[in-house]
Amino acid sequence: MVDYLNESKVDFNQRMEWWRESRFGMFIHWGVYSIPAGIHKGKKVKSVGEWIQLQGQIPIADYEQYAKQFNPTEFDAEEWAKIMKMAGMKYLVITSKHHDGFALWDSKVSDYDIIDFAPYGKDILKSLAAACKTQDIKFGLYHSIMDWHHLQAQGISAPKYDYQKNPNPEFPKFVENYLKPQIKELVDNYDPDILWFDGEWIPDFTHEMGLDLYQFVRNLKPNIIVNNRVDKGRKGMAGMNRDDKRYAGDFGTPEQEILEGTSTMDWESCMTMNDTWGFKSYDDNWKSDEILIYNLIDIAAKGGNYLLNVGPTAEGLIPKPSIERLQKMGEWIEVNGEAIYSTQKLEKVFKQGEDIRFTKKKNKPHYYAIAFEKPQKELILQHLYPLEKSTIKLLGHQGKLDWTFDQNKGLIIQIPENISGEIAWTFKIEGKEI
Ligand code: FHN
Repeated sequence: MVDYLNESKVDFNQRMEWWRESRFGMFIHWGVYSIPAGIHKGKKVKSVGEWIQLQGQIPIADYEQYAKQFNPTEFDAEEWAKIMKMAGMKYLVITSKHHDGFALWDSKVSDYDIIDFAPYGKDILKSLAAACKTQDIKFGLYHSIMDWHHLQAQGISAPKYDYQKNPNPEFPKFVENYLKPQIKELVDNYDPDILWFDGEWIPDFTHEMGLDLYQFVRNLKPNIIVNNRVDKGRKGMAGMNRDDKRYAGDFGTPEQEILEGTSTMDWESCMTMNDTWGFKSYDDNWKSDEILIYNLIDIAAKGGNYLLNVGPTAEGLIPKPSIERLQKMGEWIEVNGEAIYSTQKLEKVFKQGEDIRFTKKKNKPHYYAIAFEKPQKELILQHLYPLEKSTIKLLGHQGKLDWTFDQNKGLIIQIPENISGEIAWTFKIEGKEI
């Protein structure tokens, strides 16, 4: 068996190439929890939507009643893929199975899935994988290691699902006879580009199991990309690896946060648009499109990816406020996308003050300075030195901009009057870093 845990840097870089270039992906948390949508027995349950089974202490048999109603007749895989495309997203990661254990595909090792247990009767992953292929969007699957439904896993302590105090001696059997066979089905049937594990923090799941699971997945599909939650390396919610030993996984997963600076490890910030991952009917705390675009730029400048979540409704619709924001992001990317895709962080700095971020095109002397404030008259950049006769442009604006270089002040770019654009203005400079 190939030792994927000791892959060469060259092979690793090659495998990660498309992912690094993509920068922006859609996360989808969708499942049975979209039916209660944050309310159980008439009461609002205090938690993110997808944790309602645990936080509401719902017995398995009662939660199964929700599963029996899962019938998302409005679901349209092609429409979802078009929304991703419109937003400028290059890949998708969808919950094949969240902590509640319900599978969105036709699993042969379980009946607790969309075909055998719910009235809908159509394989959601199958249609989404096909729609993503049509739109040239890479396809990723989120999969929870923790499982509140399976009695050899955390289902044993239902309805408290107390995975901390109640380890399950049967868990190794669950890993071998259920978790791994389900993963094999997913890889064999849907050919995912990414496997995105979660729920790895339960004491039942060990570092050794993590190393083995990573090897298992890479063996099934050698060029697949796997997040660090396949193992026990995650340093709290911060999501980057602890450095006490070597952990399996190809990238770090900061959750609901952006790294303060850059990292030598690949990373992806996963974030919600409101305060929940799975749909909650009463969560209206939406982030503005300015913030979402700011996050995308800030993350790109620091060398990371942005995995932005939507939580579709029980009917199968992506909430309208999410679509509106994605549209705004797509409009901004349409003009400025070249400063985001296939770019790298700079070697020395990622920002100038609080209002300017930098990125650089891979293998080209093309630098981008992205300003969050609309520049007036002139923009002074201290970290870039233009090539002789360098062309400097404002993306979305016709023609070249005048500039001079001053040894003390730096690169001074003249800003024409009445420049268009909103939220952030991107300057493209042929030059080098100083
Ligand atoms: O418990 C989950 C949560 O529901 C959600 O799926 C997020 C997404 O990264 N991950 C877990 C917590 O780390």
